[in-house]
Formats: sequence, structure tokens, C-alpha cells
Amino acid sequence: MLDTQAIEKKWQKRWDEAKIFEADADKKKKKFFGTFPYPYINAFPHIGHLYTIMRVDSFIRFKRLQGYNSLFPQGWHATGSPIITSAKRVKEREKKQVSIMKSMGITEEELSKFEKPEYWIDYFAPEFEKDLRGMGLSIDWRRNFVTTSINPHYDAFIKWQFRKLKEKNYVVKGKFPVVWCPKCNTAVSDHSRSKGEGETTQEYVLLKHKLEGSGDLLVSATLRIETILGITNVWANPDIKYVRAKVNNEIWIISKEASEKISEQDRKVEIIENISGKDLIGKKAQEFNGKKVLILPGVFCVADKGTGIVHSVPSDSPDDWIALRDLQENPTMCEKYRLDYREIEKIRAIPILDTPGYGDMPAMKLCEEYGVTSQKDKRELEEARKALYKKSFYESTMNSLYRNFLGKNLEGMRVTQAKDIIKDEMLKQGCELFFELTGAVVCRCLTSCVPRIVTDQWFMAYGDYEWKHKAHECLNQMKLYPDKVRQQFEYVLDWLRNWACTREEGLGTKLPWDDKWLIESLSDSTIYMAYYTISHLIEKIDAAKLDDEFFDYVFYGKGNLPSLSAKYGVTSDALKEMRQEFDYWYPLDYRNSGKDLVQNHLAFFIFNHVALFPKEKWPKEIGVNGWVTVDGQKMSKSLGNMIPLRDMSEKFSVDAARFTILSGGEGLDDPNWDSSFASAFRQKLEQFHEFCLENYGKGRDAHHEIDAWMESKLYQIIYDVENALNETMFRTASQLLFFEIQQAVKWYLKRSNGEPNKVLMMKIIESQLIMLSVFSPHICEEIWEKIGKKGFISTADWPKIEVKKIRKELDVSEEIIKNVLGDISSVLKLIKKEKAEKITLFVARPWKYKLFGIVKDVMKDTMNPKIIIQHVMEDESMKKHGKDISRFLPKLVGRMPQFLDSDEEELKILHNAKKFFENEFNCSIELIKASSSGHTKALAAIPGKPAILVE
Ligand code: A2H
Repeated sequence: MLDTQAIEKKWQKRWDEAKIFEADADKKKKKFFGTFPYPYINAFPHIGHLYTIMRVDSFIRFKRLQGYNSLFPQGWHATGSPIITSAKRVKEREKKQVSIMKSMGITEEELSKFEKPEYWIDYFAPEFEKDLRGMGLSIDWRRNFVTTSINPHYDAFIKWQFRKLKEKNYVVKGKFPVVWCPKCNTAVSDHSRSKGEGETTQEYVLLKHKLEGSGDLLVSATLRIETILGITNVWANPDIKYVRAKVNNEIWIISKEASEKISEQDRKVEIIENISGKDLIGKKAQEFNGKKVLILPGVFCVADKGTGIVHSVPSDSPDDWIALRDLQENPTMCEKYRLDYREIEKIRAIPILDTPGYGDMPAMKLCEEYGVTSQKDKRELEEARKALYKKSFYESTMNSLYRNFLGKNLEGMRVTQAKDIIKDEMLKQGCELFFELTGAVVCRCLTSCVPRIVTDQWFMAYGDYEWKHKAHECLNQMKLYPDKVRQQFEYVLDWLRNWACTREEGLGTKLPWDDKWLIESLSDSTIYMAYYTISHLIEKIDAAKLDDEFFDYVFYGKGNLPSLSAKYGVTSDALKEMRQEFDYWYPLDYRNSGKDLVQNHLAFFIFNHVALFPKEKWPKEIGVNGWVTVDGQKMSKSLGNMIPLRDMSEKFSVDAARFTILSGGEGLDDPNWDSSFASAFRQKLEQFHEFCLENYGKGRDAHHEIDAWMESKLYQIIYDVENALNETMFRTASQLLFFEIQQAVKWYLKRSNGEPNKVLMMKIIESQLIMLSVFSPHICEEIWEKIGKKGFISTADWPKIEVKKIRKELDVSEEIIKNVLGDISSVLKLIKKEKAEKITLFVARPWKYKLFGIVKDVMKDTMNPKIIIQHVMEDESMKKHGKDISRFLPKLVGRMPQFLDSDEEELKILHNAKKFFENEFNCSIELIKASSSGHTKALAAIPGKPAILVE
């Protein structure tokens, strides 16, 4: 058995000594710069990290082979809650955390050290580096760094970033709703959650409808306050419990659930009495403009959303439209609630907006389009609701009813714009804001979160219209892998609003102008790829001296070199080098991450780049991938299937592990790690090692016919691999560059009687090695050295293709020969004959080739045998074979063999393979054209499948 661990160590050491992955700016060379998000270092890296990081390493290795000066740096993220909460949980000796620590091999005595967050960094940063080095990643380790004030140079960089953002008004302070943990007493951003990543607060406007005959206010909640002039009625659910409650100084009628939530949002709530929804039905309510509307039964109103009361705008809400229609078609229902049916019948939707493509009654139109026939069509209704919500928000305009809205002319204005104006006006009229979470959120401390309004928080103003616009501009010019994620990015860029960017405790960089605050982890990690370009050089400068002028010089080229050099105590050349490194490596070419980061990190990455850098430095490509499953199961600590990377070498060998993870999936699908594949592939690599050593440099000098096919096949595969890699389709590439080549070589060796062409065989082995080195570099280096190649394979040249030698027609010939070989074997088996004396092959009659040509053409349009035969019979020359054709043609539909243009050509290739057949079957082979034979067997021959006679 090969000692793969020794091979891994050997090559990792050699790479390190030769510094082949250390890349410096070099204006003469084209460059490629790719990154994997720096991980939180609160446990050892595991298989979940492996897939994403391999997508970066392999892409960069590929680019390096293609001649790019390629840079792959790696740092560590120590900011914020992942480390802090873990440390806290250790301090509390929380059971689960203690068992996690134990499973990482940390002893009881060491445990107390992990109570201090700083210790995690000291401990895990080197461990991470060791494990990633152990995976053979082609990282430039000089550029490695850690975040937070522990690294004063990075700290200065983040402070520069935030001062710049604040100058542009992109960091603001204000009263904003946040997702709040009542236990930690802090806003809880995505990476501080154990559940509910991506969930956020949603703002509702509460609208008050005065109940006739009393001062009570029926309060409804809406996301679309701008539709206020379209209200035709109010919905209350007859089957749920409401309360009359004193809210501050008013009496509100809302659901019981709502009263609890409202009391958490800065209001005093006292419940006076319970009332049933039924008792509200049929009463009247007065709107803000004096208009009176009926309260009607709305069974779709749920108690735990908003206030449990909904006002109805049937022109623009599919839910309201269909609920109203259901009621209008149901006199019995009206009777049940003692409603005057004639009055209900008269209610008409009020046109208020113009929606391109849908006119002024879009709710009705969308219900029709999506097939909503009643409230029971829940799925259709949801689709209609979603479609209209988006369309209306971006495209609808206010109609003439809004010509004078509380003194403002809003006619013709876009909903996006009018919404805020109307909201502000209505807030003055007594409406209030109310917040819900878009879904359940649990803090890392395991407490359920609630929406909360905070007043002195700092926010990133991702809702800023111009900023969004620029972010879109950047996205539009970016290449995305796969492009399918573009829509999600567009949605996120639009949807992002204010983002709480600070928290009160933990590790991180202090907000430069308000040092009670620390910058949270998703906000100090947006443009650090720029920091990589100088991270190994900046340490020459005393961190205490680093100020904005320094970073302005490096990133913007501003300032006077001699005076800067004096100021920072380094030579002008040292400064110039940093500027050049940045200028050369930026823009970032490729960033890859898991799909969970689209909604936060990757969007922030775009936002912050466009805010701080000129267009020519905006990032160029983003790759997004799915989540790793392990042997078909979700990866989780409790299942114990999060294989740590440090176990890979021994269990599977690093090269097999790298190959396995990349062949586990591609695109947005969740890739699966298959342990049995990894074990099997380890052996395959060993066999491959043996094969290369045995076959390299051996073979004949002469050229045979079959060499052309093999060469064509090789180039075709290289070409396809290159295309797949260019699209980060690593799974496709892995199949081609390993299994497909092997299959081809196997056939080639069979066809050349075990004696391949020497030069070609060398070329095959070298090409395959170079391509495979993208996935499994150690074993490839080892073989490369053993077959006598000079230099590292990791820095070799990507195999060159001679396009004109790719000849697809040769594939057809080989396919026919393969089929004939199989058919003869089947016949021998069928007649139970071990050895034949003689085998005759009859090549089909010429008219059948013409027939096949026609059929192949027609089959592009239809697979219906009847229609195909009709088409065939349109050809005069086919008519006389009509009977024959209708007998055998139906069997061929969908499974025509590969065939050549004429019996002459087929005969020729069979002739070339005659010796091969004779060797295979150890008998003489005769080739006869069916057209010149009277043998009945000959009639069965069709193109690509000669008839076989065994004697
Ligand atoms: B919207 P989301 Cl014109 N039960 O207001 C059922 N639905 C409720 C509810 C409850 N307890 N509380 C509020 N809603 C409705 C106007 C409107 C609304 C228009 C168009 C679309 C639209 C007039 N009805 O919502 O599930 C309210 O109806 C479509 C999304 O939290 C509220 O806004 O997203 C909306 O659902 C909130 O729905």
C-alpha cells in the first residue's frame, strides 16, 4: 500500500520550502485572486468547510496552471458572538459546550483557559492553519491574519473603513427596530443566532377604525398603507377571541395575541374585557376621512399576525378580493351573521393604483391568472399575493384619487415613493408602527428573540436608495456561479434595510467615534480582501501610527510619498510596494461561499465595495454553493458526522477526500460527502499511481489508425474539462478527467493490443496528471516526480489542445466497433459456442443508410413511429422498401445505433478493425457487403450493426 500520509507531508513541505504559493504583484503577468470567507475559529475546521474551500483552491490551482499569477490568502474571523458565546458557555460549564470541548480533545485542566475569549484565538488560529495546510491548500500563508483589536493593524483598517462610511452617511444612528435577545440584552445579527438566520423585523402600520356608537378603535395592521383610499370594509374573524384593551390612552380592539406583543413595544396595555369576533360582525366603523364601512366575517384573519383585524382593499389585495367575492356569492353566510345581503352585494372594489399589465383591478386579474376560485385555493392565492406584492411595489403608480391626499398631490407617483409619504402623513393622523419578526429567531444563548425598537444603535444604511442602485450596478457586471443565484442577489439588495452594525460586548474593533460600541462580525468582514493585499507588509509599520492617510494612500493612491514615508517611519519603496500590491491584486476576481451568506455577507461585500472603491476595483465574480450532507444525512454535531479535516488524511487520504467532496455535487445543489466513495477512490488513486509508473515511456513508435481516435478523445476531454472548470462545475470536471479518460485509455489499450503509441501514452498520462492535480495534488506531484518530470506539477502548464485533431467522426467508428464486438460476444453466448471457426459480418445495403439519414433528421422533431414512417415514404426511393421499413423501423425509434454515411465507409472501418476482431475471437473474419451476397442472414444487417454469421 502507498504511504499516502508520507507523500502528503513530503509535498506540503516541498511546496512550503519552494514558496510556490507565495504570490507577489508582477505587472508582467496576468493575475487571479480568489478568497474563501475567513471562518470563525471556535472549533476545528470540518467537512462543512471543506467543500467551499475546495471550490476556491481548485479554481485557483486551475488558474495557476493556466498561467495566472494566482493568489489565495486566508485569515481568521475572531469578531463577535461565535467565540464570545462559546467562551461564556464554557464559563457556565454548560453541558453541551463542555462535551464539544471534550470531543475536540481539550482536557478538564485546559478548560478554564477557554473561559477567556482571547484564548480561543491563540489556540484555534494555529490549529486552523495546521489543518488547512494538511489539506494541501495552495494558500499564501504570509498573508494570514486575525481580526479584532488583538490585531492592531487590522483594527486600524476597520476604523478607516468605518470613518469613510460615516463620511458618506452610510453609518447612521437612529431609532430602528431590531431582532433582540432579551437575555443578552443586545441586537442579534445573523451569525449570533442558533436559529433564524435571515429573519428580520417587518414593519406594519396600525390603522385605527372608530367603532360606531362608541369611542373604541378597531385596529388593523397593514404592509400596504398606501392603499388606504381603497378600503371597502374591515375583516374580523368570527371564530377568534379579541380583547378590549386600554393602550396608552385609547381603547383598542385587537386579538389577545396582539395585545401581548404590543405591550412589548413601548406601550402600556391593560385588558378590559374579552369579546368574540362574532360580536363585531355587522357593525360599522369610521375611517380617518369620515367614510363608514362594514365589519365583515373574514375567516382568513389569523390571531397571531398583526392585530388579527384586517382592513379590506379588494382592488389590490387578492386575499381581500376573493374573501369579498366568496361572501357576495353566499347569501346564506350573510344570513348567518345577520348581514343585509343587498348591502353586501353592492360593495365594489375601488380602483386606486395603476399597475402596468394589470390595469386598476390587479387583485381580480391576478386571481384569474393564478386560478384562484375561492379562499380555499390557498396555494394559488399565495402565489397571486406574492406576484402582485412585488409587481405593485416596483411598478404601480397612484391614480387620481390621490391628487389631494391630505393636501399632497401624489397622482402618478410610484408606490415605492408614495408609500413613505403616506406613512408619514398617517403617522401624524394617529397611525402607529408595529413590528413582527418574519420568522422565529433563537439567539446563540438559546433564548427566543423578539422585535424591539432601539434608539441609540448604529446602523449600516443599506436602505439608502443611491447606495442600492450602485450595488445593483456592481451585481449587473458580475459573473455569478451559477447564474441562477442572480435573482436571489437582486432580491436581497432590494430588501436590505438598516442593519444594526454594533454591539456592546465581545471581541472586535471599537466604533472609532463612539467607543462604547464594537463593530459586529458581519460588518467588519466586508472588504478585508483588500487587506490581504498588504497584510504581510503592513506589519513593518508601527500600528499606533496607522491613520486614514495611510489607507488613503494604499487604497486610493492619495498623498505625498516622501512625507508619508517620514510620517510612518518606513521607506517610500515600502509604501509604494503596498500600493502596488493593492493596485495589482484588486479587484478581487473570485469569492466563493455557501448559499446562506447571500442574504448577508455577500450582499454586504457588494455594498461596501461600491461604497469605498472606484468602479474598476469592484469585485468580479462570486461563486455560491450548497451545504454539505454526509452520507446522505444533514451534517450536525448531534449526529456526530461532522468529520474534522484533521481526520481526513488517515481515514481517506487527503487526495481522495479532496476529490470526493468536489465530486459530491455542483451548482446550488447540496453536495453529498460519500465515505464509501472516498475509501474506494483512495484505492483508485493507488491503482492510478501504479498504472502511470508502469505505462509511462513504454509502447511502440509506429503510428496506428487507433492513435488518432485516442488523441482526439484526449483533446476532447481536456476541452470539456476546461469548460467545466471555467464554470466551477467541478463534479463534471472530476468525472471527465478521471473516469472518462480511464475508460478511453482502457479501450485504446485493447484496440492497440496492449501496445500503445509511446509518445501519445506519455501525453495522456501527463495531461491527466496535470488536470487531476487540481483535485488531488499530492499524488500527482509524486507521480510527476517519479516519471522524471522536472519542477512541480502545481506550477506546470495546463495541457495544450490541438483543436483540429478533435475528430468527432472517429468516435462514431469506435462506437460501431465496440457494438460489433459486443454483438458477436452475445451471439457466441446465445449459441453457446466458446470458439468460432469463422465469423462473417454482412454490412447493410446502401438504401438503408439513406433511410437512416432521413430518420435521424425526422427524429429531431418527433419520436412517433407512424409520423416518421410517413416522412420516410415521401421519398420516392423508399417506397419500394415500404414493407421492410414498417417491420423494423418502429423498433429503432429512440435507440438507433451510431452509423456512418454509407456501406462503403462502414466496410472500411470494419476492415481496419479486422485484425482486432480476429485477435479477440481467435478466428478468421470475413467482411461482405449485403448488396453482394445472397445469404438470408445478410437481410438483417442495418447501418452500424452488421449481421453476424458464426460458423
Ligand atoms: B395587507 P404578511 Cl392592499 N391575518 O394590507 C391575515 N392577514 C393579515 C393579518 C391577519 N391577522 N394581518 C394583516 N394581514 C394582511 C392591505 C394589503 C395587504 C394590500 C395588498 C396586500 C397585502 C389591505 N388588506 O398584504 O403575511 C394585511 O393585508 C399582502 C402581503 O405579514 C397585511 O397587509 O406578509 C398582510 O396580510 C401582511 O401579510
